[in-house]
Amino acid sequence: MDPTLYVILDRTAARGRDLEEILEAALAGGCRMFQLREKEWPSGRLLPLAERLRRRCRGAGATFLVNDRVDLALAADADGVHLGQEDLPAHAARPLLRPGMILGLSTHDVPQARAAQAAGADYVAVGSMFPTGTKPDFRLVGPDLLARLRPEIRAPLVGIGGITVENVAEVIRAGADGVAVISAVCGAPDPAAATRRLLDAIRGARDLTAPRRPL
Ligand code: TZP
Ligand code: MG
Repeated sequence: MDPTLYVILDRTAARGRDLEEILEAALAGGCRMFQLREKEWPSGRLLPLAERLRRRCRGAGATFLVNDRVDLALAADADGVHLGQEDLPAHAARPLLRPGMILGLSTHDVPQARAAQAAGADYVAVGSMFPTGTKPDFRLVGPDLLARLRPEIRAPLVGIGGITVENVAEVIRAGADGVAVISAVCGAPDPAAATRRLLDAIRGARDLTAPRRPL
């Protein structure tokens, strides 16, 4: 798992383009971690898409997770699942997962992040970093929350929410191990170029940040 840049594949952000096309472009741009986020499709429609995305990711050496749905993650043989505060709690989800599967958790404050770590999260997502139109009920916490969490959270920290090539350096400098984006890649006119620019900006910010433990 390399959460440096974590692209969340979301049909509604993809402006009618195929998620497989976006995945291909983001792979070409260098991203190696993906999530399928689909909140409307029924399971029977979602499973074949999840399986195709998982197959392509595995062939490319990329990690593939499913949002919200432990059952779909298992059925599609995904590498893991990403759960929010209102999804199945980690203590209920973990025993359902196969050994070695990744459990990623969304958090929005210090107690939630501590609880995620205590529950054995493989990474802790923190957001929203900035205002975002993608998730209308976002809770703005800013990079400051990442900076507060960094000293006590050992799991990889992933900033999420409103992240663009212009502000990604701020998130990395605050202590994030990586960032998750939806619109910055899925909504970009050229998703491959957008991926490359984000990765360049992340690596540039890391070079200027104090050394940290390897993941
Ligand atoms: N969780 C917190 S903010 C957010 C999610 C899923 C939306 C991220 O989308 P974008 O387009 O990268 O702001
Ligand atoms: Mg969720």
